[in-house]
Amino acid sequence: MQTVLVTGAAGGIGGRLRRLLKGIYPTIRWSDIKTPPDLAADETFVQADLANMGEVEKIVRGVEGIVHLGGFSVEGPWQTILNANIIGCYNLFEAARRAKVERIVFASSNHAVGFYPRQRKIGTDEPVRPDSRYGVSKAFGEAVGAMYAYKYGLKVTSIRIGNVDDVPVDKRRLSIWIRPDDLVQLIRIGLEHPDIRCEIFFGASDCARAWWDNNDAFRFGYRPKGMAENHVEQALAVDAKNPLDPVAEWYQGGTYCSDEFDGGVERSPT
Ligand code: 15L
Repeated sequence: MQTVLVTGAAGGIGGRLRRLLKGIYPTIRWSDIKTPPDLAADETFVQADLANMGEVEKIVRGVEGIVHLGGFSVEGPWQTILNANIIGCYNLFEAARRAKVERIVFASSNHAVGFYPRQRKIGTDEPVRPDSRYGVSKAFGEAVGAMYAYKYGLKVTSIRIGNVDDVPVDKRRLSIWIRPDDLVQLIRIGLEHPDIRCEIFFGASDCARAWWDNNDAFRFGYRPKGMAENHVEQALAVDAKNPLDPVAEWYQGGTYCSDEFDGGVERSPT
């Protein structure tokens, strides 16, 4: 893997990856709709709006692998999600196919399955249960990825990212936290492992309270180093000060589930 494009360079995860991927691949092209304010002189950045196919075609040209973080990274109005995450994601995969890109790592999200209750442990073979328009767009991205993998032979890895941070910041994050270097490990598996075809991994570190069975990632050699339980006291102290509502407490997606919620938690399937 010589030349890699990373979209979403100006976002929170993009900013961390700009430090952590340095030196791993000989050429990295960074892209975003806006220029990162702290761009270094030795970083190659190309501005692009993912909703504009012509601009997407320019950024994918000549790369072997793509890490697709770009798009809107939280819940938002439908028009925003539609442009950035639905049209943008389709454009990225389609432009990559035309340019004969070999691999794509897609930043999916835990919110593609946020409406599973916390009392249930899920694997990647369960149907999606998006908890938001944002979650729907991530499920869409996984589906687009599967189509391009099985129809056109792109090697696609979707990582259902939990919460990327140096430490888990509250009780929910004790179950879904991923340390940035562990995310890099998963991204590198997607970009480099010879057996990748169409994979879904959960983007979590070693979380003793995990709601996810991440055996698919472990089979590919993923060995997370971050241990959530090392931070348990600080994380639980945050919830003690700011208790969540019962819907957010019940479901894996937390407040993404309780926002706009009108479903009746007691009737929900487990
Ligand atoms: C996500 O997918 C978001 O991008 C991030 O901002 C957090 O909200 C995270 O999920 C989470 O669930 O904590």
